[in-house]
Amino acid sequence: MSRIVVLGAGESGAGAAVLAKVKGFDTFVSDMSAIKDKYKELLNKHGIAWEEGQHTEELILNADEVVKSPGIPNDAPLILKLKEKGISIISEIEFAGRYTNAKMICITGSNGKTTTTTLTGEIMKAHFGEEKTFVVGNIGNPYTLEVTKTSKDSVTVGEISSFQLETIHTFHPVVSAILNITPDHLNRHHTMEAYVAAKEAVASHQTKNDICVLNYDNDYTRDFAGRCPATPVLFSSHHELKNGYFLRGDKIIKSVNGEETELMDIHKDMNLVGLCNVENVMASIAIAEGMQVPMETILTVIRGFHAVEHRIEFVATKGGVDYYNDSKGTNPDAAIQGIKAMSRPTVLIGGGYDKQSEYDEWIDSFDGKVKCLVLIGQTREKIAECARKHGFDKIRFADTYEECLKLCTELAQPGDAVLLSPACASWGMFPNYEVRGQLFKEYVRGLAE
Ligand code: UMA
Repeated sequence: MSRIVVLGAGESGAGAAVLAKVKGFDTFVSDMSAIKDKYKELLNKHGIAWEEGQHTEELILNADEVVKSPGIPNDAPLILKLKEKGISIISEIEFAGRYTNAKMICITGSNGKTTTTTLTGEIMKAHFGEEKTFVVGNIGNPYTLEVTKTSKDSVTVGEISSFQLETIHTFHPVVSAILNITPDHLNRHHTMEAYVAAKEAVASHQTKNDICVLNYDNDYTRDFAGRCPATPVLFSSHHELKNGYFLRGDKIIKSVNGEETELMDIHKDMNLVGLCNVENVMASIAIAEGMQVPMETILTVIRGFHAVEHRIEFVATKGGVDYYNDSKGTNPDAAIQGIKAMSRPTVLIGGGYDKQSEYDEWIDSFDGKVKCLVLIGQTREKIAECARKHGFDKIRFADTYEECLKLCTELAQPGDAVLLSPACASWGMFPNYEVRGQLFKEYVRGLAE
């Protein structure tokens, strides 16, 4: 019996371990920190051996294969040792992909993944059926926990990060999408080239019989269209395309060799705000058509679809002020979409964990709309310095989240908006962006009308 060692017992590691055990492998899980109780229970329930608080090399270096959690960098000392010994290292999605013959859709990109994955999932459910559709991956549902329920008639819609794509060897979606590539996670990938390569890997095992949906407006993804192993399908919110999906005025148009069909009106047929969401919708249409879903079904789902939680999500109007939760704006590019979607003077909450991002373009995108930038977290000085360099000095600091939220309410006047779109990860102050967004919403809902 071959031995699988799963490194990291978070959400995806626990899922991978259960799948390994179910498939009959000698399975061992090692986590360098304390394993959460819920995952311990899951491992114990399946009789899976585990350790926590350390990675014991003797128990790991005897593996036939290692499933590495996405949070563990490729250049971690233990990973380098495994590589030196020639032990195969795979990601959780690679492992999952071996045990399904479902049609796989795989959506990656720096921003827009969650909205596009959720919307695409809804379209697939409408066409293929709820019970045959599995929405998995970074959205918070590990692939490995779902594959055993899939059959050849199933469709999986995966939101996949660059961390997962770094260690795929055979993973083969029928439709992939790279929504955009902008600098993110550079503390992990070190160079933009490595980050781009990880994203492009999504198509590395596709053939011309498969489809890769790409953003024409993004330099990296447009360039990739020319050398993509799959058949590229393009979308654009800035350019009219001879072949692909594009925005003209308020209309989304599909063009095949210049023959155009008007598909929908972005104001009448969409409940989502912001150009980023027009792009997400176009990507979902392209993916769904790639899966042979009739346009009528696609448009019906889009018309009924509302914003994903934490993504430019309208929370409430309190005291004449509109509050928006864009906690998923965890990097400058995502936060640019957040501020762009605002049409009122805005009190903006920024700052958090330092992913070594640059904030210049974000500050430039304020476009006179930000009446005050309230900064929190590790990056607050760095952002303030960058803002001042760009001539923006309406800045306040808050030491705690509570102080920050109160300050925003004081600063905002009727007719203004308060937007939580921090351009940084939440780590350091919160366990994740969801908690940061939830606390924001709870605070807003507690405010007097
Ligand atoms: N660990 C080790 N050794 C190490 C480093 C970490 O044992 O050297 C352990 C940690 O102690 C911890 C576990 O590994 O117990 C954590 O694993 P993980 O960080 O890989 O996270 P998971 O809980 O498995 O969640 C992962 C994704 N996390 C990351 O990619 C960092 C989740 O995406 C995803 O929802 C989940 O799998 C299910 O597929 C979250 C995320 O933050 C939302 N993603 C990043 C993003 O969206 O920007 C990429």
